[in-house]
Amino acid sequence: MRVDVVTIFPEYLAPLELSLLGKAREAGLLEVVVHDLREHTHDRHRTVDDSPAGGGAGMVMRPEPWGEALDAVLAAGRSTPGRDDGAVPLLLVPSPSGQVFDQAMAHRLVGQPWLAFACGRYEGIDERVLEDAAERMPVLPVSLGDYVLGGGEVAVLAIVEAVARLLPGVVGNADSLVEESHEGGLLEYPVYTRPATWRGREVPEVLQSGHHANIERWRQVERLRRTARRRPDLLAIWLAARDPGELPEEDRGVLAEFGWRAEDGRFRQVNPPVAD
Ligand code: JAH
Repeated sequence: MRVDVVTIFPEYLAPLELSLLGKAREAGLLEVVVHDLREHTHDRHRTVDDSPAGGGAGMVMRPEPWGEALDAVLAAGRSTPGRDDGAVPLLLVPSPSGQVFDQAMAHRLVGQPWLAFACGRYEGIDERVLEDAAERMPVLPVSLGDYVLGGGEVAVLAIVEAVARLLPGVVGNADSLVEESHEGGLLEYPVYTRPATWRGREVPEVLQSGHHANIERWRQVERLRRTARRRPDLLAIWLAARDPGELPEEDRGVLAEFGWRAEDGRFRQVNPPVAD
């Protein structure tokens, strides 16, 4: 997979060369090229921003440097060995107004041979840049959640790490990919390691029992409890896809503690907990 990033802070993307991602790059699974947007300015002050048309707070990124920079990304990527002349990247644009990035999107992105990222700063990028780019390549505005960062760079770090670790051969143990949070629709169970007692706190006895069926039961109950407490939104989605009859009695008991009752073949929350 090739990844191009356009930014006014190339140093911010230095972590893409480290640790987990370093391994993917060394193995030839991932090639990251960072481009400095200011290389595509032509004035003495290398200006990338200007006042918003129509007035208002802050500054907007000028279209001309972006047009040139994205043209250069297309040209550079097409000349990489093994890629045909008509190839285009999927252009991801981190923005608080984008589609929310999640694990399912990470799995879709890992199937792409070429991703490009346009990192905005200030109030964002002149909208015509995205319209113009969309005539040549697919464009996807993407958000990490409902908060505002100083720019798209941190979102790129998060997205590239989430996608790169799904490349075959990056994470050593394939099981650790299947079993993790968000892959099964519930949060993950709590984990422990040695020593069995630490500061007076015991590793739960069932985990020391070696009884694999009991351990699996305990873990499923803990997934349900955690999800009910921390992510009731995810639990509601998970339960909507299930018939109460298919869940063990123990699980239905835990759900009942959080107000979820089985009622004519489906779950309804009758008594949402006030607090805990
Ligand atoms: C802020 C350009 N949802 C995470 C996220 C992504 C991007 C930005 N903010 C938050 C952002 C300013 C300018 C992008």
